[in-house]
Amino acid sequence: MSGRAFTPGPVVYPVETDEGWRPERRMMLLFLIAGFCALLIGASIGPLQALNYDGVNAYPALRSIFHTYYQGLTVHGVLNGYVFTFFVTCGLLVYLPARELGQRPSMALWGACFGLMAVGALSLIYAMFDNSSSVLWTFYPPLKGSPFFYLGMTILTLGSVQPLPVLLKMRAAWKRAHPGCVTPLVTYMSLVTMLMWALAGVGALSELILQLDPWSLGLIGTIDPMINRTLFWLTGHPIVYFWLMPAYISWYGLLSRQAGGKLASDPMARMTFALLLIFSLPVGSHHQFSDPGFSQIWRAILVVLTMSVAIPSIITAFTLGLSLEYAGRMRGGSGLVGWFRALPWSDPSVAAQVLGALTFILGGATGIVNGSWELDAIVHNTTFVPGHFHVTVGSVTAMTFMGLAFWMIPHLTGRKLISRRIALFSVWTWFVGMSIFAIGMQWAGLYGLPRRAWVSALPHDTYHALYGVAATPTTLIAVGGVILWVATYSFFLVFFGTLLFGRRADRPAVPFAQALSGPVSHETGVAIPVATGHGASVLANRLEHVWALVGLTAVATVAAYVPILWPFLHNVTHSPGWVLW
Ligand code: HAS
Ligand code: CU
Repeated sequence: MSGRAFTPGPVVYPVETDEGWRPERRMMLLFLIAGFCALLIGASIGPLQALNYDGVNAYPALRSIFHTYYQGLTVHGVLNGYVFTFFVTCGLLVYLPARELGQRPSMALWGACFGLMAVGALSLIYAMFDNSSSVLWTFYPPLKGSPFFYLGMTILTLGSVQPLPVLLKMRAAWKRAHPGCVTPLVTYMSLVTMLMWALAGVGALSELILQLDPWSLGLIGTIDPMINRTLFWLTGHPIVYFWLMPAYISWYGLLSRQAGGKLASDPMARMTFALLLIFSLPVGSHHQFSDPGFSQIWRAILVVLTMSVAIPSIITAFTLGLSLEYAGRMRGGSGLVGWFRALPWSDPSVAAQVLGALTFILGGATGIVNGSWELDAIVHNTTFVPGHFHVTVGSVTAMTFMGLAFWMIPHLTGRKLISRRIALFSVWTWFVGMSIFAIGMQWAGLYGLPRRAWVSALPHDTYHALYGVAATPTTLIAVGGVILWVATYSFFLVFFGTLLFGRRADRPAVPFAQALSGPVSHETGVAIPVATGHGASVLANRLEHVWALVGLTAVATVAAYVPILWPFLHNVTHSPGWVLW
């Protein structure tokens, strides 16, 4: 350690000087509030599930709201996994590019996106709360929910792809004004994310429109569970990247600037997104390693493909790590860990994102366990899997979105956070609670504790005879859940408190990062970026051909899915619907 003093305090963001973005700011705020309201309900239910695993059955006391554990779990998964993430993402992936490019988005299309998603979400909420549709977030048939559930899901999903035409239009206008230039980074990453999601949506949308919607309306009598599961996972795997990529957009596009440094490599960020586009789609059936009916060879190929989809995240770990190290050293940190301590930890937006990234080391490692066929046979359908996804979507995505809210609410409303301390407290408790919870879930999974099981409803002796052996991890699960309750409500205290009572202050500008290596990025803190075709790296120029990437992805997906779907299509089963709740 050199003993040099750290630069204290958070990095000061430049002040927003362009006051001409009022309609866009209001629309973005609407998306943010809708998304976080869903999280408020969804996250409030989570600890009930944590207590369930420790043998505490809170559901009889809540009978006026939830009839079963499965109803609560469905609300939790759907609101957190679909409604929260879709609203925040569909706001963000239009607003940030619009500000980066200095282009007005089509408010009609963006508004239609919000309207469709709101109708879809309300329909889902109705279907879940009237206890007609406890089909969990995967809505696997032959479990049969009400038409409001499936139609709501269809409309929500259709709404969530609407940012794509908005982005394409803005990018085309920018390209006309800047011939020969590569697309500025945040816009590039947003566009690739939406292209990935539009392709991925084909699976669930065809499942919903061709099968589940008409089936729930009584237009067709029976359903094939295997075909539907396969179509679900064609979307259900890439959706995890639709949760991850917006967080990566913030990490690559903003975080290094917020941390006081620069992005280590702009072309590596582009490469990450291109690889996530290509690899995300073909691997969906790694969720079906334990399903019957498709060949061993394909399972082995899926293992290899799944390991490939981890590569862009490993690139991200190094690029982000280097960017943060650069920021820490710029702030006076030195030595092996000094740079890490020198990061602006007093900025809740930075703390949330860096802590989210740290938990992803565990989330990524457990993903690789799941992706290894033999190991997945041990952990599949145990609490290990929800343990894995709470240190991915429950931390990386949720914490990055919380971090975004901490600078975005002041930016959008011109109100200062009511309390930086409570904001910091909420992200640290979320980090600690989620880590304890996830470690407990993964550990208990190794004892065979089943996921999605109302174990607390078992007679006391039976519960202890079966799961007493996992007493330590199930206690961790419950403790983590209770800490997460504290984290949730302290976060929402700051969120709603700032919206309603925050003091008026200057708006911070969007903290766009600048790349270390020259002109291929946007200018720090200025809405209109500088990107040149001449200075751009060969890689950035090559990756500009997004339609070629889309073509490659489509071919790879067809090649992966034809051999898996073929046997199912030739052995169709006709199952009636089941209502088990
Ligand atoms: Fe997964 C199941 C495989 C990533 C979400 N996953 C799930 C389910 C969900 C989910 C929701 O192959 C359950 C679905 C259900 O209900 O059944 N997953 C993977 C693999 C990855 C992966 C290989 N998953 C995610 C992400 C998710 C997510 C991301 C949400 C956002 N997953 C599976 C498989 C299953 C599965 C199987 C099925 C299991 C079964 O049996 O049902 C990879 O993408 C992971 C790669 C990630 C890394 C980590 C990189 C680390 C980074 C942080 C660096 C930190 C820094 C901070 C720089 C290799 C980027 C500073 C650090 C310092 C040290 C200073
Ligand atoms: Cu997956």
